[in-house]
Amino acid sequence: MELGKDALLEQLKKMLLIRNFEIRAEAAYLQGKIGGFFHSYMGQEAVQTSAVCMMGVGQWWITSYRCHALAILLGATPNELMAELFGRSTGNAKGRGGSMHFFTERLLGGFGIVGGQIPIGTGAAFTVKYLKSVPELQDRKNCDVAVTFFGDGAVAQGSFHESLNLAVLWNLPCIYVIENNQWGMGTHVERAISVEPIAEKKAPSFGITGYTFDGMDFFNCYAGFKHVFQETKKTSRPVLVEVITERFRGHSISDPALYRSKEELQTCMARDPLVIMFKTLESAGFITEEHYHAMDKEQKEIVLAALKFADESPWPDPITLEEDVLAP
Ligand SMILES: Cc1ncc(C[n+]2csc(CCOP(=O)(O)OP(=O)(O)O)c2C)c(N)n1
Repeated sequence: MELGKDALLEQLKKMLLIRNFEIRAEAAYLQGKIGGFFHSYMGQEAVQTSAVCMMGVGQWWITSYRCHALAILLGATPNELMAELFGRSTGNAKGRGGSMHFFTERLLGGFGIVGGQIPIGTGAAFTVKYLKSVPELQDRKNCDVAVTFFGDGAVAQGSFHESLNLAVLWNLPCIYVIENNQWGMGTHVERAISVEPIAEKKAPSFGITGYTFDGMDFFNCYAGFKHVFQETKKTSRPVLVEVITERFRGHSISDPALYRSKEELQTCMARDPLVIMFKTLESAGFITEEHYHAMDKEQKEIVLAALKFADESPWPDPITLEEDVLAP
């Protein structure tokens, strides 16, 4: 509540924008307007919204292919993101990346290889430390930490273990966030990861601290991220966070999620992060139901305009295909 009414309503608005973006983009996909991979962040909105709200857009950020929300939160416009999904030249990556490869000045991606972003986030944290330590580089734009999001499935990857080991040895300011949405494709986390709670059990083996947050609750995440942000800035040592959440959709748009019963889905959707935040703000007297619906409608309009923008945007000129390609 220390954020105050206006800032909290702003965060709720961002979560509504993300939700509306995912709903409309999904519909456009089903109409054949979007092709390729598509992984919805629906259900997980409170996690990255609270993290960006707490630590600010100026840090280094990186995530998996489930990257729509983080790009929105870091300042990419719904227009450029929708156009990217539509494969248009006005898109965030000029129509070449699609759903899994969104970027901003401080967002290093959108990454398609499970766990592949963890070494990159670790390298970004190395940059933070290096820039601070070299006197001639003091005028370079720098930040405090590198925040790396990945799924529970990525914890079993070698890249996770190598990255954490190096980050501890080199005292790097890394905030590693496991978004435990219970599933790695159709495999339940209990069948894939040997210990629980994941961060609290794994972190000590690297000599660092592990934390568990409630990923459906913006306020719990915000308080948790505040704690780890301050700790990482003070110690320049990595931390490992597990955020317990649940995705409301299948792994990707082509997954009907038959491995999860209707009752299980209903149970997790009963803890919708948007509703939890709305109810908390309502009980604080910051918002009414009417105001909430108006806010939702406003965000829907923004996304509908983005759909129109994307649909009317030109396709990339094939002559530009080899531009911006870095290959040895
Ligand atoms: C190295 C690698 N192995 C396998 C895949 C195929 N794959 C894509 S997503 C996924 C599940 C990952 O689950 P998790 O890390 O929990 O993230 P979530 O999708 O739940 O956000 C798998 C196995 C891949 N992309 N990369």
